[in-house]
Amino acid sequence: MNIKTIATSPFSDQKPGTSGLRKKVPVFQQAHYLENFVQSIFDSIRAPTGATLVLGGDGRYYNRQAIQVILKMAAANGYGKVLVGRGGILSTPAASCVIRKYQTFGGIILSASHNPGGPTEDFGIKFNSSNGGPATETVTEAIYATSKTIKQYRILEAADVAIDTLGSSRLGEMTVEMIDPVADYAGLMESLFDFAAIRELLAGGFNIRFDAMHAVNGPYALEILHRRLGAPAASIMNAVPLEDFGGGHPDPNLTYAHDLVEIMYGANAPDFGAASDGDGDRNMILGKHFFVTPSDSLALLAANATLAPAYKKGLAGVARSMPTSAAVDRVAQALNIPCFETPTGWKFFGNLMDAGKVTLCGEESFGTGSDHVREKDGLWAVLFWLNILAARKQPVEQIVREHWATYGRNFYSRYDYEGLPTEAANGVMQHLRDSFAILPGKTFGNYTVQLCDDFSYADPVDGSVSNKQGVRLIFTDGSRIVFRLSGTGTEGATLRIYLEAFEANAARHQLDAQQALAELVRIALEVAELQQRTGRDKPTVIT
Ligand code: VG1
Ligand code: CO
Repeated sequence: MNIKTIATSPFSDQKPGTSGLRKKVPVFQQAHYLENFVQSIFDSIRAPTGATLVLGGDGRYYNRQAIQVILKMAAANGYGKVLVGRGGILSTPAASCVIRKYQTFGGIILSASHNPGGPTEDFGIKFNSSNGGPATETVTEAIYATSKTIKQYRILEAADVAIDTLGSSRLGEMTVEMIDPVADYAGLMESLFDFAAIRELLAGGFNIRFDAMHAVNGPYALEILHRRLGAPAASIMNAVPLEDFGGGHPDPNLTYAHDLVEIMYGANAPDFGAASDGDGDRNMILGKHFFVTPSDSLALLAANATLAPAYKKGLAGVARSMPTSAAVDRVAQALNIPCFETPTGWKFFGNLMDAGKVTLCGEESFGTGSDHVREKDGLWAVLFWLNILAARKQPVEQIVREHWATYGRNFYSRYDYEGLPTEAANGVMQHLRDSFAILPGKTFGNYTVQLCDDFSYADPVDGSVSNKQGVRLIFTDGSRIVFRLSGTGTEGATLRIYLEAFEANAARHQLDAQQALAELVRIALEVAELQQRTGRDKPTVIT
């Protein structure tokens, strides 16, 4: 066995963002770049000798090469065993499931999620802890600090491991076990939901369409929706994972999942449509000619949770990220359970779930999940919806409209301005912060500013504080505008503007969200001086 210690010098740009380190593939292909980051993870987490890790990714370009490097480095760093999804594949929620089920020390997930893949597109890597969730900020900060001073890394000199067949092999002193990437996850899903009722629904002429977007969830959807639940194979579209996702953005929203959207808004549309993202943790839910806003989806799952076997005893509490609409807060109030507001990114939900404070959580960015794993979970959300649809036997649209009639409607939309020059985007944020002193009390049309601040979060479990998590403008009627810079992009800056207005009056619930929010949009652009500062008059994506 030949363990090599390679001298290296730090890269200055290895700071993990909202969800791990994401860079263009050519950046990762630089000599020592991936190795430096992996060694920084190992040096920061200090696993005991012989510990077990989980390893897998969303199958994008560079996944297979990175798997080999990480395996050889794990072997050289004293790990005893690595569980690898066959072919190097594990969806993000499946990786979380495997880490928890086999009680491993943690796992490394290779993904840039919804970002495009390919030789000149994005790649990413993140560490998940033994609870199955993304490393907390304390850990990611430690990894970053290590990456800035790293001098050497350890790697085993060995032939590549065969990753396409199940079973165990040795790599130096370490065992590499290739596992079925789908089986554990599918079993977990079957334990949570009423598969018999869903099977009956699907057998009774209820048509569904699931768009895997040529991303990791294709094989998961085929196993669960087709083989176990009986949906026709043809109801799963773009089911074959591709290294470049077929050239698209594997991002399940109305812009990028256009194939599915056309079908769901076309003639003879299916009853239910859904899509998931590159690494399978996001979901988009559609009914016949009807789009369910992610924030509403979270609220609706909370309100109907007891219809699913896993949640029949009720929820301990719920959590949402700050920019996510307060629709779920209303449900929590009605259920008399706590509702937590966290910064953007799943890493903030882990402590709350570990402490038993919340059962369901979600984000406006098409992410919903529960304490069954410690990641958001795309197929889980789809199955939860199917379970509710099987129990309520009503169309998607009717269920949502009844929800609004009961709780009121939180009109919601997000405007993304992608690829802005970083300086201009920072300028917008600074300008907003500089306006904090003069905005409160100011009236814009029908809206008066009550308060504005930069969101800061104190974790109620470990007391850690995260500052500067987004600029909020809150109006006297509870409407909100939030401004944030994305922490997942790899090119320039992406500014996100989140808009929310509450409407109790059922007569106005049929309004289109863009109509209902038009005035707030104008205020947002004016207050931010967006056009003057960035030259943009239109967002890249509206969700
Ligand atoms: C985005 C979303 C955030 C989500 C994150 C990771 O982050 O807004 O809600 O948790 O992506 O999702 P940002 O910093 O770009 O706004 V995924 O599916 O990339 O793991
Ligand atoms: Co994702």
